[in-house]
Amino acid sequence: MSYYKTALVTGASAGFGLSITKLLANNGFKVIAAARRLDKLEAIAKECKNVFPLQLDVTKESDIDSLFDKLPDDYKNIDVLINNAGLALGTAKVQDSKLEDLNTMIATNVTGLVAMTQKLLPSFVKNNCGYVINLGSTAGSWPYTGGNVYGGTKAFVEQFSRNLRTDLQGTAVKVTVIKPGLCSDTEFSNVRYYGDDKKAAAVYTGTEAIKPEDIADVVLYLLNLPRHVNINELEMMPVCQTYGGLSVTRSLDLNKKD
Ligand code: NDP
Ligand code: 8X3
Repeated sequence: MSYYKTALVTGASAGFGLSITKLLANNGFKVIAAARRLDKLEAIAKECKNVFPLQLDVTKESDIDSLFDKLPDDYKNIDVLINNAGLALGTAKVQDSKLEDLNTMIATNVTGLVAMTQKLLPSFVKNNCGYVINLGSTAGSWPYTGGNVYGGTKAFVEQFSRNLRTDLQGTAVKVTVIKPGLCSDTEFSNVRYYGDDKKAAAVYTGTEAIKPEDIADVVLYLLNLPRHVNINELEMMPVCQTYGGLSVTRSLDLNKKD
């Protein structure tokens, strides 16, 4: 049984967050399942004991401000924050992207994650007990065309997680950034391709990608580690994925104009 008791999972209505919520609830945790789509969260709460559905948009300061007002007393003593809510919008080059999409990624993956962390850390530090698990991505370490702002947000998550460890020096509060590569069976690519499900499905054709259950298993593993052990970073890829190397344009014409 984990030392920790009550987890708040952002982005719990789909993908990793949904699997993490179910696995933690089935392993004795109380779980606050947070996301924008309340109907999905209520369905999970119906299926699993010890899940409280919380409608919360991480980009809305007022939702984060009023978080504790909406929780029943027995869910207020949160000691685990899983900062999982996040998204990519498009794979266009930055010069061809919509600024609104780029800003939404930053607002969700960066500003929202920081605001959630800042909201919960004071009680973690006060109680000298807490665990922040952030969802980064291989996209934060390994560049690819079209990854631009999404990869930038995940690089932020990675370095923010490392810096949090230094802010928390002298406390028992833990921080881990999980950096997965290709993961199927989530809504990630459906969202990224604006609801084009065919395009989304093609991302995983002929692959055996990481599944949300694999991520949930890793989260549970982390929460069950001895209190004196902190895994700082955990990068994971499916076996079928590896690094692509650097690219070179041969005979590049530096004077060519479109
Ligand atoms: P999904 O699209 O399946 O799930 C994303 C979740 O985030 C949904 O529950 C969505 O719920 C929620 N969400 C989105 N925006 C907000 C918001 N503003 N406020 C609150 N909740 C929000 O994606 P995944 O499960 O695949 O991804 C989860 C995390 O893992 C993300 O941070 C992603 O970047 C990262 N990741 C994903 C990988 C992949 O290949 N799938 C690989 C590496 C990292 P709702 O719409 O109801 O709000
Ligand atoms: C999601 C993984 O490679 O699609 O974070 O950016 S990738």
